[in-house]
Amino acid sequence: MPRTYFDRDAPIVALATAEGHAALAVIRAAGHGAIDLVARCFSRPNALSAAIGYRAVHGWIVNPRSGEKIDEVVVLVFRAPRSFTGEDAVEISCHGSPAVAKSILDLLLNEGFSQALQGEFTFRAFAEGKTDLVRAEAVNELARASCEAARHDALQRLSGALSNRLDAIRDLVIDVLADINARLDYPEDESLDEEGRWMGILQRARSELDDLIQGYPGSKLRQEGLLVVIAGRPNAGKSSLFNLLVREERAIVSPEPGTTRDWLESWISIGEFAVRLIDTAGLRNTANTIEAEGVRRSTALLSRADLILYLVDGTTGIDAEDAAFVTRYPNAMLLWNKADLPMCAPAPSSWLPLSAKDIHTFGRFESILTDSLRAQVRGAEDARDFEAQVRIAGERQARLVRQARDALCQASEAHVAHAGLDLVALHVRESAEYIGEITGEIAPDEVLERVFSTFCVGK
Ligand SMILES: Nc1nc2c(ncn2[C@@H]2O[C@H](COP(=O)(O)OP(=O)(O)O)[C@@H](O)[C@H]2O)c(=O)[nH]1
Ligand SMILES: [Mg+2]
Repeated sequence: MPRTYFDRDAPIVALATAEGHAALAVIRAAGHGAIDLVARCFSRPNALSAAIGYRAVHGWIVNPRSGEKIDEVVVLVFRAPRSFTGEDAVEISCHGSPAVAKSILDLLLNEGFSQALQGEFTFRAFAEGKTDLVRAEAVNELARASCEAARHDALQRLSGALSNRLDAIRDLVIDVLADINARLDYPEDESLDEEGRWMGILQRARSELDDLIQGYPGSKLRQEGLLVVIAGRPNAGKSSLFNLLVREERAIVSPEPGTTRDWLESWISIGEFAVRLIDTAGLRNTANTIEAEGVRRSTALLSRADLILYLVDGTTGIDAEDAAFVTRYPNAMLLWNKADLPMCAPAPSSWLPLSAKDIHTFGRFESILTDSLRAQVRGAEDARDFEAQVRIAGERQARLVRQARDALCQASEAHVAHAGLDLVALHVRESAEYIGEITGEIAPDEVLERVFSTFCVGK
């Protein structure tokens, strides 16, 4: 039978660094007996077995059966409970080639370790009570963060800001639940005032949950990045702008209209955000079937874009097609390109003059672009509050926060409809359980398996 997360007796091992060549690779092992098992494959077994926690021990990984040396390494020792998983653990820093890492891993698997499942180290930390589920997920978010905004938010969750906020909301709900249950047990203590007070507290919890729900779209953009699409008529300078933003010559730039027949894309950083930047084909009506397909795909991307950069060649100006585009996509950022050329007309108001050939106008454009991405991400939120805000992450958290909020709405509807205090209590309890599931206070095994199986191996 394959191992599961709940087989926690086995010591586990995995490569913690990316596959491929690097200066170093790190192999991580944890679990009961992990230090002694590694010591059996180490040139200085006694030094390792006797090492206190947080000690680094230098030596060689050696095959105990053949005596063959495999690599020169440094082994960092962690003693339970003062380790990431709460168990005895080691991290072996070896030379960073796939050949070295694989030989060491194979040896350790042969000597009694089990291959760790995805996220199993973090699962064990959770199971040992070292972390709650929100913070465990934040570990994975940090490992995957692709931009500064994602790093910032994940770190905030790792440090417990979201867990504390959720615990505080859950406390409000549970206090009310306890009071309602006491009333159900001793109905003679009835006082209508009390019910009003309970509903007031639940309303407060609900508006806290609403805040978290409202922040979610922005949180998702900060974590997953934004889709930015460059559009405009052929020859407006789209590919030139794309190359400038990507900082390399990817797109073919040509004075021949209709050169970019499909779309090109690249992930780049703009300010603190990850951006999927797309250079579209020109949007003209065309009889050429390949180009027409490019236009169709471009239009589909435009409808999903978080921000559209619309370019016009300032030496030819706005035509009916441009005007139609601007009407159809009123939030597009309007760029008056080729401002370096003497025959370029002055930019009309609401158009930003730009030269895709001149790095000086480009700096100003980049900072305006960053600001408009920030505005897009925070939506209606106040700019100052937004940075410090605690955000939820991922569909799992978002779904549970919505369910917790909806259960509180149902509780208040039951109260208004005089449906009976026991029905109110039922919904209040549901809400508390949903919140408990977010932090993992209450989390069925299959929920945990689903969460941790999205992690990397070695995490
Ligand atoms: N002088 C000048 N030429 C530009 C500028 N942007 C693009 N071009 C030129 O305009 C032509 C079309 O540019 P390209 O980026 O291929 O346009 P696209 O069809 O919109 O992708 C090329 O010859 C570019 O070198 C600009 O800001 N200034
Ligand atoms: Mg082009």
